[in-house]
Amino acid sequence: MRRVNGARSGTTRKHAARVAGIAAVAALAVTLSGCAGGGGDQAASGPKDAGDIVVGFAQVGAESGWRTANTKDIQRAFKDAGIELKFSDAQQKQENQIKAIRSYITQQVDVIAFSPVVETGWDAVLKEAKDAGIPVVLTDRAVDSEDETLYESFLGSDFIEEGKKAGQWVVEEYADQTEPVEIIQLEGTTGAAPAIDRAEGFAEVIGADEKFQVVASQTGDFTRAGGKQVAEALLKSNPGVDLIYAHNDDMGLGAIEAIEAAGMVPGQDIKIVTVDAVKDGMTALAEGKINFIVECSPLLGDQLVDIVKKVVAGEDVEKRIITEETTFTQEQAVEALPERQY
Ligand code: GYE
Repeated sequence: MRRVNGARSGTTRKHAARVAGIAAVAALAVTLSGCAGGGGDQAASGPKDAGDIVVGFAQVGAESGWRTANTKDIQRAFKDAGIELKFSDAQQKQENQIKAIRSYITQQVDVIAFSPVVETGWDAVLKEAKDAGIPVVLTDRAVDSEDETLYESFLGSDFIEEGKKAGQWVVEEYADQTEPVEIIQLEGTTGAAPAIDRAEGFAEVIGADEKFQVVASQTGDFTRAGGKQVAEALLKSNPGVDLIYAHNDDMGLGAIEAIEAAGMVPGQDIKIVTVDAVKDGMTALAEGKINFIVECSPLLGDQLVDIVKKVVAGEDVEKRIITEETTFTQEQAVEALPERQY
């Protein structure tokens, strides 16, 4: 299994060969059909203006505040750039995303961008895009594929690092406690890169000390309703729990409702650590109901536009572009909240 999590690679020999290969295929397509589809026709007709570029974007869904902010930012960025954006919402189903990608291939868009709902199972459809000469850009979430030539670039966060940051806060918070620290983990969508990696990074850091015990770990599918439902059940079966680690704010917000419904005080009786730092999460953090948030930025629009322009112009792009992010304590949330865009 090969994944490109933290790896940042510039121009490699393999990459150069791949670009040459794409150019050759595109040139062949022009010769055969006399009319080029995909992103490789600039050699024949000169560079494309932004107004002539068409991008198909297959979004995961609208499962969280993060996703809504991400969708808005991408739509805004393409509008600002004057690039046509075809947008589809897969409602968190891989089969819908595959259908959307196939339809973009049929429509011969210039670039396909998508945020893969889960990591595996993409090779066939990505191969179809490649054979059609349409470059693919991954945003936000990674795919798990042996074949890195199936996409141009992967733009998004380092989710393992996010999990580690959450773990580091937990380690410091309980530094003086010798008793076991019981933790419930609310996982993101099963099989999704951020769910896998946020669990991995967290486990690695807390695993160094036996007192940290993840007593239960279940998926809440990155939704508020899912987080609430799972937290309700897990709080009943684990009455001694000290902390909930939720893979996103929305599930943490659901857990707050479950904790309050059980007659306890979130942030005090049970501490909460989440990832994202969207406005609702930051508000709960500022109010003391969440204890710590690791930021994950949904504002990927401008960088995606930049990658699309370069890919269409046949320029080299970095294979892995990692988003810069911070963390927030309760005090920092109070300060940052008024300026928070999303
Ligand atoms: O953290 C979560 C969303 O893929 C980074 O997906 C994204 C995650 C984000 O549903 O809120």
